[in-house]
Amino acid sequence: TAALRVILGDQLSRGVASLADIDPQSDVVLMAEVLGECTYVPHHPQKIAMILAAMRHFAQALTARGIMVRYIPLDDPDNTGTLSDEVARAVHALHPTRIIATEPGEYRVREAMRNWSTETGIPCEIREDTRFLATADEFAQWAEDRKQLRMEFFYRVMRRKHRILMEGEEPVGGRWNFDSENRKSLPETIEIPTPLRFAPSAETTAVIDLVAARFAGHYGTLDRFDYPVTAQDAEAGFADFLSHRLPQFGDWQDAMAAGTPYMFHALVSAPLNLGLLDPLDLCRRAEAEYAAGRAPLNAVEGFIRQILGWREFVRGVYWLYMPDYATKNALDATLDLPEFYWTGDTAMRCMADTIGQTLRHAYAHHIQRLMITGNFALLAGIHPDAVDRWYLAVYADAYEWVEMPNTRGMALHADGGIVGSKPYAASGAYINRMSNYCAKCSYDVKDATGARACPFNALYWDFIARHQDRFANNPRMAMPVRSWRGMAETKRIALQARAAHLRKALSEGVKL
Ligand code: FAD
Ligand code: DLZ
Ligand code: SF4
Repeated sequence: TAALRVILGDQLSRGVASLADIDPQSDVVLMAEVLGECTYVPHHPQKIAMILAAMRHFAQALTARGIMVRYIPLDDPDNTGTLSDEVARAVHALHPTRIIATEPGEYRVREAMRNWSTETGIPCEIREDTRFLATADEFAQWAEDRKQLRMEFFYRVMRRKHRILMEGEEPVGGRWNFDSENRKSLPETIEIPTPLRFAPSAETTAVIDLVAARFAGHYGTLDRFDYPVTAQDAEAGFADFLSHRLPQFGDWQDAMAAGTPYMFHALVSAPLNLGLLDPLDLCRRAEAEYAAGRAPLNAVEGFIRQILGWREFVRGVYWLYMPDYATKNALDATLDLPEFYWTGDTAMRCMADTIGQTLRHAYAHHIQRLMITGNFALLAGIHPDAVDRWYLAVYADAYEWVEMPNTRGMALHADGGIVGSKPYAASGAYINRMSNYCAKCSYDVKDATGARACPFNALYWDFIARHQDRFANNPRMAMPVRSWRGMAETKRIALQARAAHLRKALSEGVKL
């Protein structure tokens, strides 16, 4: 063997850097299903099944192209259980002259990869991951002389660089951002299309059985697995979004409804992060829907901003600030993660619905992740390590490069304001405005201090009270701080008493 070309579970792209210039006569691709990657957090069984099934289909496609693949299944008796040991074992067996790999998506794996050369005694070339629209260096340069990093400005650089929704040097429609038109709350009756989902192939069913047997202790159900695990299915899923949901994506982007996990969202994050879809292609095709008059600008711009803007921005932040980022806890949050995050067993209807669908589908849309489970963790003061671990485990699309800046940064403000200039803290009123959760909740969203008062209310004011000095000078937080300070003392005492009661219940594991 000349070169051993390593492909990780989320590098399943035909054009991945480690496959460029492959010589099918002499090179071998290594892919390994390893216990270590399945258990470094207790991943949702559907996430594990999706990754392993996608790996197997990808390996088959390579073999069909005449490429030699050393594929190590999870239940191979000689499987060592870690990526590094599988690389060493392959080097020992095949005697390649060098290793070629692509930068991984997690710092932890990158550190391990950097040792592969010394561990095996042959050179290991680690190539840049070209599947992103900005390189880490490009982001670092952009960030260099800025006091504050703001997604919006990076997004404009990306729009210009890739010439997406541009008329010469100007944004199409005369504005860069139509977010203000994407905050409608949901009317009583609206038809939400059923998204195209995918029945497991025989190959995938075998993986599901394997995962059911090996990871029974992980939270989350496996009985309705419906993720795309090939580029072809992922493509069909995206085409379904373009024709049936994209036109309304903008209007209802921030809306939530009980029992309606997908709304008008694209459901592309899981296959996209695996490498089955290409981000620039998704942006161009959404743009073409606008050009053809099939989707309005607020929808198309909104969708493109998520991928060309947010996705690249959070990746840039991750690599710029790691490894420090993983220890940030700017608001000194200390509480353990309540057990109901793993079971959904809570009377808070918004939380039970979001967590319940997460266990059923390994999916929740952005506003649920940010304003329900994220917001609760922020207000209650749950330790960012525990919250990170939960998000990394339960979502099918979660890898640290994208999960951590969203969780620790955007949702918890634990990075002190790198990702977002203000915390996304909100009381029950916001949830009531953006969803239909509250009407049938056993808590009263209009009450803040009584025994049945919505927990978000007192926890919100207590959060403002605890952090008022930090936020008083933040122009976007000054208003709630002023409201708190101007409140009658009896009311403030009652709110803090209710919050203390809730926090005590949380720390003692009492059901809320
Ligand atoms: P859509 O709403 O249809 O958006 C289209 C695409 O835009 C997504 O597929 C995704 O690729 C991209 N996108 C949208 N928002 C973001 C964002 N904030 N950061 C990065 N990409 C974005 N996304 C992940 O891919 N993996 C994660 O582990 C993850 N963890 C998150 C944790 C928290 C606390 C929050 C608030 C958000 C997180 N997100 C994560 C971002 C976002 O919630 C998901 O990308 C989205 O819900 C995926 O569903 P969709 O494909 O239907 O998205
Ligand atoms: C997440 C994951 C899982 C569950 N299993 C594997 C695996 O068996 N083999 C593998 O190569 N990759 C797996 N992955 C994805 C890796 O964890 C991922 O490549 C790193 O976290 C870097 O993003
Ligand atoms: Fe959630 Fe409070 Fe509304 Fe209940 S009342 S659904 S806990 S916001």
